[in-house]
Amino acid sequence: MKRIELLSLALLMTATIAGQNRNAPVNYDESQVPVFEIPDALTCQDGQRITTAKQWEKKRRPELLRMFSELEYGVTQQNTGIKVRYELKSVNPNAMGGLATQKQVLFKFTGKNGLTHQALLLLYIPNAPKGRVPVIVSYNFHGNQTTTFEEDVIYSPSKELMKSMGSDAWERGEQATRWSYVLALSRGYAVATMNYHDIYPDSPALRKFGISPLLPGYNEDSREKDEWGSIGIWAWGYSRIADYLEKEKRIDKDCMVVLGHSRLGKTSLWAGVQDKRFKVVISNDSGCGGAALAKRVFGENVARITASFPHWFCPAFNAYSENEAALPFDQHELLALVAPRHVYVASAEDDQWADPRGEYLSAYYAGQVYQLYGMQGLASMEQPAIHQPQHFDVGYHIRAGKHDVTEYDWTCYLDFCDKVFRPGK
Ligand code: GTR
Repeated sequence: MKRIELLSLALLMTATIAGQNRNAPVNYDESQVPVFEIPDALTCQDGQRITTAKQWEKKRRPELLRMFSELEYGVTQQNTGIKVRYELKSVNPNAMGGLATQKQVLFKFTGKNGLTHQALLLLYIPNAPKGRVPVIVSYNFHGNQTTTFEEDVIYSPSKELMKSMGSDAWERGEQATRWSYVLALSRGYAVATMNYHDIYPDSPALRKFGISPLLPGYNEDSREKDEWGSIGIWAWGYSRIADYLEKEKRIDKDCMVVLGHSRLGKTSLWAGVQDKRFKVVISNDSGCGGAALAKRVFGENVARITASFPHWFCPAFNAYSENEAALPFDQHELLALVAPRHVYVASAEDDQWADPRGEYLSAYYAGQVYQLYGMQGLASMEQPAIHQPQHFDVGYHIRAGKHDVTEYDWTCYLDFCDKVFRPGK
């Protein structure tokens, strides 16, 4: 072999071993999707076939949960020893033109090692109806202050750190189009948001500025193969928000929804799978590592995602870079882990990077497990047309336009939640 060939072979092997290839090809051609068998959610690793919800819960669900933990997102630390205190920073009973009561609550975390950290929650509760209301819990990308133009919304604590790293669009209201507060509030839903960087600033170099250093066994320089990544820690943060909301008088703790867009859609799925307090779990354009089937290798793939975002998953996930065929599961089984609670997947037509078809098929195949509960999954393998929401016990829609969260998406989610929480109304 010529020297140059040897060299490129060596480079190729390094890329495969490292499991992260920034230059891995990206396929957008349906005819190039590899032939693969969809892993059967109802067949255990030892070959046992699951036929009842009881068997699913006892054997297959824990088995799959373990696989997703050990091979993709990392194992959620159970005894973090982290204490949380809540400091009410402000209450405005007349927010959103009188539509809502706004609360801002500082979460003060203290680790067993004495280290502390803070995160800021913004909560809007509708003033009508009186009494307890459902709540939509959703992280924002650039700070609470970007979700609305309301002047009294405090800047999220991560703003300075992230701006110093070159992150932009942190000004008041800059992401307001993604937050249909008025719509949700007027339909009787509370909305709670926090900046995800407050929990884990989204860069491998910034791990030491989030919750991580408070965790037992934290090692600044390395991670165990199955150690949770930022998606796992953000999901943990969602559960801490749920802890707070359970104590909030006006919140109906049996009607909590977790909603996330893109990387935060991956996160909402992983949070919703693990934390059964979330009764509706919504993935907006979550794509690779979220709702989309990995084995289709369409749009973003494991090589690309683990190269660009090595901190999102556990290191073991790198083994599937350019090797999705070897995955012992696929993402429809993640969605299925939400059953018998409700899962909703949404796609955008122009968001081919997230593989809308793969997102749909994943939601479709999850239906198998819903059937064990006598519930109804998506009716057809055919992806519905644009703006034809499918609201069974599993929900799906695809809308026109780009990778984003729009008022149309919110409208569909609220319609679906109404069906779940207020049947017959
Ligand atoms: C992209 C990433 C996607 C998606 C997106 C987002 O760069 O490749 O997986 O998560 O970011 O979060 O907006």
